[in-house]
Amino acid sequence: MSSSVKVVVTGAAGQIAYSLIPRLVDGRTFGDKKVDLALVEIPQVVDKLEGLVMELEDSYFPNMGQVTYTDNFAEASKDADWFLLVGSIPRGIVYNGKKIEERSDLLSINGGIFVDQGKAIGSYGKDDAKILVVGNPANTNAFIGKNAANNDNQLWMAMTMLDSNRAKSIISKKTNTNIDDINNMIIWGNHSPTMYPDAENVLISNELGSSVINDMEWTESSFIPKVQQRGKAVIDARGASSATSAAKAAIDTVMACESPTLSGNCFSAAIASDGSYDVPEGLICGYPLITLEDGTIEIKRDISLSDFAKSKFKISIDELLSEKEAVKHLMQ
Ligand code: NAX
Repeated sequence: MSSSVKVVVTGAAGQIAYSLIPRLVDGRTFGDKKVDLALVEIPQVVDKLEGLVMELEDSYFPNMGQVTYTDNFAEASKDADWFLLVGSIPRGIVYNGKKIEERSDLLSINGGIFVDQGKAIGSYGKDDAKILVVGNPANTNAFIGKNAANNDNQLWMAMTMLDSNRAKSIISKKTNTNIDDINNMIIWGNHSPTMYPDAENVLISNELGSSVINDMEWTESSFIPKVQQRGKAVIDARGASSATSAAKAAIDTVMACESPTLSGNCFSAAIASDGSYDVPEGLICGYPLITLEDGTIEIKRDISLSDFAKSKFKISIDELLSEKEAVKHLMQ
């Protein structure tokens, strides 16, 4: 096993990255490996990263290796093991003279960025690199990036761990269970308000949620909408989108991929469908995942979905299909 790991982080001057980057080098996320960081920003703000690098140096992280920053993504990509693609253009800003209001515009602009980043990752990233897309619309950005990278040995994921952690927290309160005793919290579908958080297959102290919760009225009218709308609730309360919890979720995803999943457990992220659970092949879809002893990441295929679950999941798959249609001009 390599004693060092190179991690590329985009959006490195943003608010998620400010919580995320120190945790990458704290000696916990990658164990005792040396962590080299390549931080990427757009040209307008790249100079700000000098301040972040100063803070990292001042924090004294024994596991921190070489730290570089640049606005040249391809250069940063060389021989990287991990890519945390946090940067994207948010809704509401003026881009090339036009205010970005529509989801279709957002898909198109960020899609263009992910074509270039995907090509660079496919060409310069390590052959077994893992890519976690955080920047929204995360699933479709990952779909575009994976297509452009054209390298099936690399693993493209979109982050749904924050949704999974939010769902665990709500179930922990509802059932008065320690959050540590809640496992297999699956987020099916898209990281968007159509996602389906699965309260039937979640394990609460090793028992299925369907028997412990046993309250469909609560599941349908309280739990599911709360998880789906939690990002908006944080924005309304904080005046800014989730940052520290998003950073923690990215770290949780990296750690879930870096060590084998305990028997019977799984974790949540979106990866390319191989047709499992009747999802059209290629869509980047939220699934239950497991990391095998050899480091391979697979979809857990033995989860049984109720008719209720299937109907909710279908809404999210249909949304992913319509996003795919909206970005088809970016596919080659
Ligand atoms: P910020 O606006 O604070 O930071 C984003 C940074 O990305 C900016 O500094 C910007 O200059 C940079 N950037 C934009 N395009 C770039 C590019 N092509 N290359 C490199 N850097 C680029 O946003 P922040 O709060 O950090 O959120 C980042 C993204 O995460 C947003 O798209 C947000 O919607 C998304 N989120 C995703 C979540 C998830 O669970 N998947 C949850 C949290 C968050 O909402």
